[in-house]
Amino acid sequence: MLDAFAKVVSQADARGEFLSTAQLDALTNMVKEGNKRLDTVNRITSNASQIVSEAARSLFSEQPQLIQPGGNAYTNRRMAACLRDMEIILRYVTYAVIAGDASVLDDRCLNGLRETYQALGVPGGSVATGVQKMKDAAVRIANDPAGITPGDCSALMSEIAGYFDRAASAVS
Ligand code: PEB
Repeated sequence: MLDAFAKVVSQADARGEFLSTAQLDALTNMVKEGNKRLDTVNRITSNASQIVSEAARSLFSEQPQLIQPGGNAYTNRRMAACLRDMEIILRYVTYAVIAGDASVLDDRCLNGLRETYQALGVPGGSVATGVQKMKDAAVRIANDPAGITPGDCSALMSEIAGYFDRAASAVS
C-alpha cells in the first residue's frame, strides 16, 4: 500500500536517483491543493450512506430483476450483502483519494474481486453499474460549491472519478 509520496520514493529508489523535478513539482502541487483533497474525503465520508443508498435505488430501479425472486439482491440477506459491498468499495475509494494513489484500492479491495463475484454468481456488470452510480453521486456531492470557497476542483474530480472507474472495470 503506497501513497503519492511513498510511490515516488520507491520509484526513485528503484533507479538509485534523487527525486526528479517533475516528481517534486507534482508533490508540491498536491500539498498546495491538499485542503481540497481533505474536504472532498470529508464530504464523501460523511455522506457515504446517502451515496450508497442513492446508487442502490437507482441500480434496482434500472435492473429490477436483481430484487425479484431468484435475483442476486433478493432476500434481506443478499440485499444487505450488496449494500455492504458497495459501502466497502466506496470506503476504499476514499482511502485512495486521501492517499492520492490507487494501490490501497487495488491491493485490499479489487484484487480477486471479479473472481469472487464469479464464484458467488453475482453479476459483476451490475456491481460495476452500482459503482458508476456511486461515482456520479460522490462527485456531485464533493463538487458542490455550496458552503465553501468555490475553486477549480476539476483535476481532483477526474482523479476521483478514475478510482471509481478502476473499481467498475475490475469487476465487470
Ligand atoms: C466481496 N461479496 C460477497 C462475498 C464477498 C464479497 C467476499 C461473500 C461473503 C459474504 O456474503 O459476505 N467482501 C466483499 C468486498 C470485499 C470483501 C467488496 C472487499 C474487501 O471482503 N448483489 C447484487 C448486486 C451486488 C450484489 C449486483 C452491488 O444483486 C452483491 C451489489 N455480494 C453481493 C451479494 C452477495 C455478496 C457477497 C448479493 C451475497 C451472495 C450470496 O450469498 O448469494
